[in-house]
Amino acid sequence: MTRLFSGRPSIALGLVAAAASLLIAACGTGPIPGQSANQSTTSTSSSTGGSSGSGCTAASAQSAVTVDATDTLKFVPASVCLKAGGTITWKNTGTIVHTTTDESSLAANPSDAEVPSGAKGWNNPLNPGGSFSIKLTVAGAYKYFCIPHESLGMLGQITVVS
Ligand SMILES: [Cu+2]
Repeated sequence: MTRLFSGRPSIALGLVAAAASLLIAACGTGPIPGQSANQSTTSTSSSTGGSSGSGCTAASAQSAVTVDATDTLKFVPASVCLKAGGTITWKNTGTIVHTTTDESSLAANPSDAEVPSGAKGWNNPLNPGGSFSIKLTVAGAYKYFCIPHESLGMLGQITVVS
C-alpha cells in the first residue's frame, strides 16, 4: 500500500487518522470524563439502578429484564439490574443485524467482555425482529457488546445480585 503512495504515505495515514478522530468525536459514544466523579456524589440516594450498577441491590433487582438493540447502535437500557436466576432478553427492534456477545476472545477490546468467575459468556446473533434470552445464575458484573458495533460504543452492562 505504501508503494502506491510512494513519497507521501504519511499524508495518507494522517488523513485516515483525522477522519477517524472526527467520527469518534461526532458519535460521542465514548465514556464521558468526570461521569464517575458525578455518580460518587449521589451514591447515597441511588436505588433506581444507575449506569454504574452501584444502585443495584436485592431489593431493586428485577427477575426479568428486556434490552432493546436499536438502529442507533445502542443497547437500551445500557445497564440493567437483575436478580440471580433471572432472565435477560434482548430484542432487535430495528433493521440492522446485531449480536449480544460476552466472549473476550471475540472482542476488539477484551475489557468490553466480562463475566463473574464461575459464569459462562454467550454469543448470539440478533436479527431484525429477533430476540435472545439467557438466565443468569451467578451474581456479579457482566459486560457485553455487539460484534459489528463494539468500536462504535454498542456496549451493555448487567449487574446480577443474589
Ligand atoms: Cu450492533
